[in-house]
Amino acid sequence: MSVKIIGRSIPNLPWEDRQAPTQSPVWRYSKNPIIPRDLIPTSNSIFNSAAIDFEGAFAGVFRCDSTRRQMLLHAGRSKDGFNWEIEHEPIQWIKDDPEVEDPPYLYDPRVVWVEDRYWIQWCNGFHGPTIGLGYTKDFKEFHLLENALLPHNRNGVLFPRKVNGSYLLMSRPSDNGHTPFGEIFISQSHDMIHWGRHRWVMRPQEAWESLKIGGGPAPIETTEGWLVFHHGVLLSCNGYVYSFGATLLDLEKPWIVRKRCKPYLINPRETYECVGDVPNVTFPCAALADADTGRITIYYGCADTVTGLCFTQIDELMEFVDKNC
Ligand code: BMA
Repeated sequence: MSVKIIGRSIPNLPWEDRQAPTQSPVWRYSKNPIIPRDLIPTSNSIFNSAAIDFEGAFAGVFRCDSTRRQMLLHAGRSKDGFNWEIEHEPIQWIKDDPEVEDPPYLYDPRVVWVEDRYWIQWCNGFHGPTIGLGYTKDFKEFHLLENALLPHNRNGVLFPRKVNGSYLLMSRPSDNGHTPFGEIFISQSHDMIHWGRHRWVMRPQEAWESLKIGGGPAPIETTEGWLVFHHGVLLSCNGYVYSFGATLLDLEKPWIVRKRCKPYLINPRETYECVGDVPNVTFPCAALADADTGRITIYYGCADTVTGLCFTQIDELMEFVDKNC
């Protein structure tokens, strides 16, 4: 490997070699979707969810929209990262401060290991959407903290370590509805409570992302920079199309874009991505990266209905980015 992932070893990473040639350096799991919409008795759909390696196996926080169409977060466990058991009851948050408001809705979770615990970020109902923040150490007890930012904001994603002494949170300021705009910013904090020193990162550039962009999985540290998979939305004559692409951010100043891949990596084209509650959506919320092999496995929501997996290898991906930036 010429480009190295700086991070944990995940020897049991869920993985499947490419089964057939693909245009993109990212290929889909042949048995997608891995999580059906009705895996738990009350779920209308399970998608846009976060998984992470945990105690030699895997754990996660799942967006389960209920058959009452509530947007809820549920915890889940898996031995192999493919087959999941999801709690039937939503996460019951422990409030360290009783004044923190109970969220009326929660969606699009991300889970990131930072220092000593698993941090959870999601889009939280707080007089409009904003970035909810919580943590767990064991995927049994979940602690609810203050919202990181004011409304309106979405797609909050923490970096997995402090950079130059600050925790970093990527986000996408928005409005109260289905935001018809959106650019990515990074905010900084010393304590995960007070966020400031906001820096602008990037705006839509290519046609596939021309309406708005937003963060995806937690950034992956590599020897070349922070690898970010971001989603981008095209407004077609038939509605929104959600694809995702890759960008490399500067290691020391991640608000500086080093390389931005012009074509998307994955766009809706399989039936389970094109047909569902919201057609034509591929929406990544988690990526597992194995430092030993350079393999990366991405969890992504499909058509706001089910969850799929896709795979890439760091060298192949970087070569594609280099050729296409
Ligand atoms: C976004 C979010 C995502 C969803 C997408 C497509 O605004 O709500 O959760 O996947 O729209 O509906």
